[in-house]
Amino acid sequence: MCGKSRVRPEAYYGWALASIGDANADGIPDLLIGAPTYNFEFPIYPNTADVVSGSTGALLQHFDAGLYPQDSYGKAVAGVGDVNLDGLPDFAIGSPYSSLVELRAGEAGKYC
Ligand SMILES: [Ca+2]
Ligand SMILES: [Ca+2]
Repeated sequence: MCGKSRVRPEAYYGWALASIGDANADGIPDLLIGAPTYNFEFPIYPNTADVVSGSTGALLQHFDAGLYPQDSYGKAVAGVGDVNLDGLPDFAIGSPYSSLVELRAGEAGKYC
């Protein structure tokens, strides 16, 4: 999924930010942005994390995840380098209320 990054104040978009390296090979470091929405009564927005271009702000990769709407997926994010040695930066996304950390590999062809 590619396009303009989304801004949803109710989603706590930007609660966590991390530089993950140059995901789309344009020479500019890119960002991983967490949106760990949690509203225990009305979980309207899913917990998400986005990879966005550091040069244009365009959405490069999007993750809807979390086992439960209340697990705060994206409350903690980090670049972890190129763990699988494929030349693309990899990253971690935490879900503190599920006690999980998801390791995501950057994927060729996913980026704009
Ligand atoms: Ca880049
Ligand atoms: Ca990699």
